Amino acid sequence: MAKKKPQKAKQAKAKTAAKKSARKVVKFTAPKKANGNGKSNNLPKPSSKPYGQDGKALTGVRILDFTHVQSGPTCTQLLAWFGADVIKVERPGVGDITRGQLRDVPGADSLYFTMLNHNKRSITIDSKHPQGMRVLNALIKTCDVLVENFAPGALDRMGLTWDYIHKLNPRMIVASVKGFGPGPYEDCKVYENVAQCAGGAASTTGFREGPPLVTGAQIGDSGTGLHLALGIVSALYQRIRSGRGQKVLCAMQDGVLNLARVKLRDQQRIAKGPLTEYSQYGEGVPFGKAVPRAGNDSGGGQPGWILKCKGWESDPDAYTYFITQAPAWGAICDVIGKPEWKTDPDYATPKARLPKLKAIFATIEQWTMTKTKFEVMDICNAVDIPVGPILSMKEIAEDESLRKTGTVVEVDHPTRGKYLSVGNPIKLSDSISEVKRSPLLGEHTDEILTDVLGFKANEVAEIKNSGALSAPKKEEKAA
Ligand code: CAO
Repeated sequence: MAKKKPQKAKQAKAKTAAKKSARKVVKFTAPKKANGNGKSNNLPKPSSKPYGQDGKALTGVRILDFTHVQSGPTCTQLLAWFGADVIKVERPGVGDITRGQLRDVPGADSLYFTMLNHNKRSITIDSKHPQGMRVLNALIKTCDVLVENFAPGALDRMGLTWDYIHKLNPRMIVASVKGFGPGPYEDCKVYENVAQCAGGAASTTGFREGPPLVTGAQIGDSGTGLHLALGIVSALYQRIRSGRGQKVLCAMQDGVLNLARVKLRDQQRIAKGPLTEYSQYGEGVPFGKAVPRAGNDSGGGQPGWILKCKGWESDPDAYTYFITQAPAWGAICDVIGKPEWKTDPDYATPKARLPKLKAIFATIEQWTMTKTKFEVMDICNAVDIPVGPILSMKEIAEDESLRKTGTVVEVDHPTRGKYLSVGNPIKLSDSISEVKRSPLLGEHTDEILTDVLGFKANEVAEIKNSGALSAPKKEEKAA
């Protein structure tokens, strides 16, 4: 018969086991065998649970989130929506600078912050304090990915170099957003519009007669965050085979250029002749050496333009985008009351229409001005003419169908009340995203120290008393 262990020893063993499991690094087991295509032969049996009820895509992945402002937080919010445990590290007393930027409710976290930090936990740590570094070391050991978008060199200045991190946790993926990649501008700090300008978007946006324009869509920040998320997931996938982490770098200039790649396409075409689908060609305006701004010309080979609709005199968004797609030409002629254009050799072919697109759109506009943008949508879509209403943010906020898909969501917050946000735009059928409110500053500090990192009560007290997790007191500051 086995000897009964004394109660005390039993308790101590249970405690050690709990601590061990709390500190356990989330592991991805490498497939035992791979066939010639590198594909795993030993995937688990297909789950028998109903779709959407077998965890989430990134369940078990833990992220040390050192991001701030917009680009990095966009990335980690997406990972959180896919089920990763995202632990946001913030500077004590201050937090992510956006908590206080563009505040609309006094004392509450701004919409800027809340809309970019859903589903995360927040811990405050002074990374430059020895006890703060102790907590960070523990986080590095337990996390799978460190994501940061500090200014170039800031992470190294904290002592968190790649070598240091990799020594503590060789499986750690270190993912960074920077303004520029290696080269003459690599040390520069960068914000959204700088990236839009440096990535070729601004020089190709706007009207030919006007200055370069930046767009409302945050292609530099949120666009690069999206790129980074894909890099991280790919690195996690490679780690299943290699067992080791790697660096993931997304430069905002590169991200914007990737989204503006059709303009680099046109840059090469321009050397061989005019860009015939640009309305400037039809207007007889010669092309220069670089891709010009094309106003509202359609990005592809299908001529399109923004046209006024009923009510445009008082409603700044009473417009529609109208595309004269070649196969829809007959339907367009019928709808706008110009059936003779179907057979008139001056109008019947795309080539014949190119030099007179401006006049053609002016004629179509005479028709669209008699209808609301939604009537244009209904009439044209019924006969396969591609059009799109120019939707205001007010209309989008009130759109029932976007609410139903969870693309626009209402979230409740303890200090600001209910607000609208954009939910996960990427829909997975087996990994359903619920949007949870953003954390208050340092809201999860205690649970992360104890449940995630396994620090004992006396260790937590020691760390807290050191001041590494709290803002310096005012009188100390003054002294
Ligand atoms: N504890 C202690 N110090 C902390 C800390 C913490 N928890 N978190 C941050 N800090 C410190 C950093 O160590 C850094 O200190 P040093 O300069 O002394 O090394 C300092 O805070 C400031 O960091 P920063 O330079 O990144 O911040 P900034 O406001 O001056 O610059 C930005 C902001 C966005 C221009 C810059 O971070 C950047 O260029 N990032 C990369 C590109 C990017 O993501 N841009 C998009 C931002 S969204 O529009």
